[in-house]
Amino acid sequence: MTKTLIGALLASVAFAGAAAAQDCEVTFRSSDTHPDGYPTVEAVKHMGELLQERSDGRICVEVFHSAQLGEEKDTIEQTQLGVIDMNRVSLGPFNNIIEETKVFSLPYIFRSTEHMHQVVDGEIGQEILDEFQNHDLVGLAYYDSGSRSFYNSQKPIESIDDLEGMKFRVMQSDVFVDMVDALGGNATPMPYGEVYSSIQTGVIDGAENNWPSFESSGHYEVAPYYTLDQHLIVPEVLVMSKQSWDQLSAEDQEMVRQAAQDSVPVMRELWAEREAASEQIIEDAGVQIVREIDKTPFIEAMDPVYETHVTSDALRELVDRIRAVE
Ligand code: GTR
Repeated sequence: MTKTLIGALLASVAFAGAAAAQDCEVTFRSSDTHPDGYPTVEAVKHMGELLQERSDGRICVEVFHSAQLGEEKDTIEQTQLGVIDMNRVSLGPFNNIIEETKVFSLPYIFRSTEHMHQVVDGEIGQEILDEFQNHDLVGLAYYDSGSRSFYNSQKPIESIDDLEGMKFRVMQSDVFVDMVDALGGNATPMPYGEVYSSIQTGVIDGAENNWPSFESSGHYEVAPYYTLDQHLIVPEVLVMSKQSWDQLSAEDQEMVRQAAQDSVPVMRELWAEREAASEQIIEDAGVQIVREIDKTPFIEAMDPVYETHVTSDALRELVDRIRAVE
């Protein structure tokens, strides 16, 4: 490239940046661990477009994808402190901070994605979102995350017995540590970004996740055995820092909430497409997939996890209400 061309390109990028900054009175920085194009990243971008349009260009969102702002546990702290304005994360890393979020992270609590949708779209979902207010955050919306299953570098898992003694990475939540322990494995809580190299070097045998994350992270390259035991359906959540929220007028707060809610159906569509595409990529790569597995022993093994974590009447009531949702 000639110097003039590079100069022209740089000038146009600078111009676009200046124009965007000029138009927006406020630009919320939003964090996501996933790469550009991932359904959660695209959904928050969509929310930002809605917001920009509805506020006549006053309020904008800039999504920092690929963990540019850090790993989830750290970005959650930064969001509570107001350093980061918005964050799209799994509900799992909130378990040790906001007790009520544990109920959505219990293994096999949801019977299906449809059941999860009914619950998060209803009053229980709203009640849990409201809890974020007590922790310097505002819960805006739930996104989909399919179901999580085990993958590893060693062997196909055909039954619960095959998990005995295997080392699995889990998200940083005690619920998931106890879940893997109850299944006979050894759990290592660790940030998402360290999983690939930890499997590669044998620090752990594997991890657990949904199709799109298993694919986009490249974990399938080092862990070519995937078993669809579907032990977790943990929704994702989009939150805002209470500090950023408090800077908005009541009308603008409502606009933000509505734009987040309106991004949900778009996200669900993107999610369904990406799940199918990721499954295809993983299949084509030759990953050995165990689709049929008896889940009954897995479900039965979870009793101690419920005993350890569903410890108050309030949590027990929530679990009963979730189960009662048709
Ligand atoms: C993904 C989820 C991420 C992150 C990741 C993990 O499914 O979308 O937010 O929590 O799992 O396992 O850390």
